[in-house]
Amino acid sequence: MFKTACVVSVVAIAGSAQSQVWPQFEGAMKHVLITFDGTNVGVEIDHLVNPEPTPLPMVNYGDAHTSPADVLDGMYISSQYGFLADGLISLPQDAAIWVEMTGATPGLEIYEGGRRMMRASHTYAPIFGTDGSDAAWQWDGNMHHPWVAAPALGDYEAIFEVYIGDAVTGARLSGYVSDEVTLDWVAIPSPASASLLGLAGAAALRRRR
Ligand SMILES: [Cu+2]
Repeated sequence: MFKTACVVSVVAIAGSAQSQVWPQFEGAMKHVLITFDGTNVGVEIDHLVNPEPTPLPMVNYGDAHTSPADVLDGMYISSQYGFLADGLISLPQDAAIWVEMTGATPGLEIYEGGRRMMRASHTYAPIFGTDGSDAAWQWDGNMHHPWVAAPALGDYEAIFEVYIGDAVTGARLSGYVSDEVTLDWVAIPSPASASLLGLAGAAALRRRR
């Protein structure tokens, strides 16, 4: 165990990009489409571009992730759901679109992501109440796939309200109508073959160095 840790730190000092372990993702993006017509916010899960039925799978790949992604270590994870603007959104002055998690299965954790291909530059900051963070999170209008994590096998869901709020405080602004969406996941056992391949790969890497 100690030996493995030494190897990892030496590789990190060398600064090799190959030594970085970012959270894995598989499965096509499943977008949570957001609209705003000037009064009404709309939010719905895309079933046209990606007809994959929900709940979406969460898998524990057993990876020791590069910080700050190590908040996902030991967890069943998914980044398939992503908030995405469905058409042009024109916001009132000093207003922003906020997403608030109003309920979730106990144990569910969510961390800030972004575009999945940009995972090396995500903040992995806790959001939606995770680790004492605010329940509401300001969406910047760009595609955003948060990292959702669960501690154990089983079914998980989270309810989100999407609303127009003050761009600074997040306070709800009157005159606008919010909408709600429920996202669901199921944490499943990881394929044994994938784990074995991963272990074999790590062993080969250690031998080479
Ligand atoms: Cu996406």
